[in-house]
Amino acid sequence: SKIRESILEALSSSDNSYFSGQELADQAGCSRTAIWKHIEDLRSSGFMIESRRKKGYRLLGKTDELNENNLLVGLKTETLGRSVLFLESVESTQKIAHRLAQETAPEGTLVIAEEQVSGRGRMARSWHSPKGTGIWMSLLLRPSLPPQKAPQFTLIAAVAIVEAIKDKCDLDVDIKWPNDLLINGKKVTGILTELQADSEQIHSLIIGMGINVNQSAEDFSDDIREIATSLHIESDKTFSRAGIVQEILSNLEKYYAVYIKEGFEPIKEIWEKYAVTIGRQITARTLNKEIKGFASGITNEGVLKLIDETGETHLIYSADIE
Ligand code: BTX
Repeated sequence: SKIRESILEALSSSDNSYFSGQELADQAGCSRTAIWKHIEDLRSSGFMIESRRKKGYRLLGKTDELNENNLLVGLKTETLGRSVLFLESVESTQKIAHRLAQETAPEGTLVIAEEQVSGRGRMARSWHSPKGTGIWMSLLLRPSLPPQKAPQFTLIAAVAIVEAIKDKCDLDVDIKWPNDLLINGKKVTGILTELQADSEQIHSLIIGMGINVNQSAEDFSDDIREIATSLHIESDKTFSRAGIVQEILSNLEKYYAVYIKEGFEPIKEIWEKYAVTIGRQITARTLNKEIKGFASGITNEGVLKLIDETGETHLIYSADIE
């Protein structure tokens, strides 16, 4: 809200000085009681704000800092994220993860950055990754599987992220096949699974996850403002990114183990619960054609099944869906 922003702007405008409730109220154009209420809300969303009698309020810090420590303290996984590389600013975490994969980085290595200056999506599209507001990370896995299985990992990651957002932010997220997560029809997350493989076997699999967390609408560039959203925009709360990352890694570790043991089917069932693409009339745009039809489900491999008006079933491996 405007009041929150005004308070935060004032409190962060100078290091170490106090602002009285009255000063904050004047600046925000509201009552002192409203200020007090908003300060409480800010605290519950992770801002450490000190209040002293006769002095006022002072911002001590934000728990939403991302660093290796914050990511490791409280991490519940055995392997995923145990080796973490945190960077301030990178071109793309995917690029770095690819390089580490060629070296001897262990399974579960996580590359995460405050900012990406050329974050990427599928098919050479770009992914807007402004500083300090979102989760921009790439996870390295080394499953012994043939390369055709790689797309399933996008769906596994989708389920892990949806459930993490549900738990940590109490928000319902829909999956749009294959790699978008939406809230109220707008994109909150994109997933990009890439691999290094030969024709028989995956050497490394890199799952890139971009999650809009604390952005306000103004933080999005004009070209995506209409289609993008953030967890903050949808809930009016500010979230600890480290907490969300940890939850995603726990979920991913759990589902990865299920997948290795029992295959894709159990994951598919959960995925379908969250998918909006299924059971609808859609248009799938692939690289070389456009097919309209009814999305009847996904196969046990994670491939989309589309029935066109003649009743013919098409298997869609990769496409943009409308
Ligand atoms: P995609 O190709 O499905 O989506 C890319 C499209 O999404 C863009 O063309 C644009 O319209 C829109 N878009 C761009 N940035 C955002 C944003 N922040 N929020 C919502 N919509 C946006 C999706 O590709 C896969 C994205 C993966 C991003 C992660 S971040 C960590 C890792 N590093 C990296 O370079 N990519 C991955």
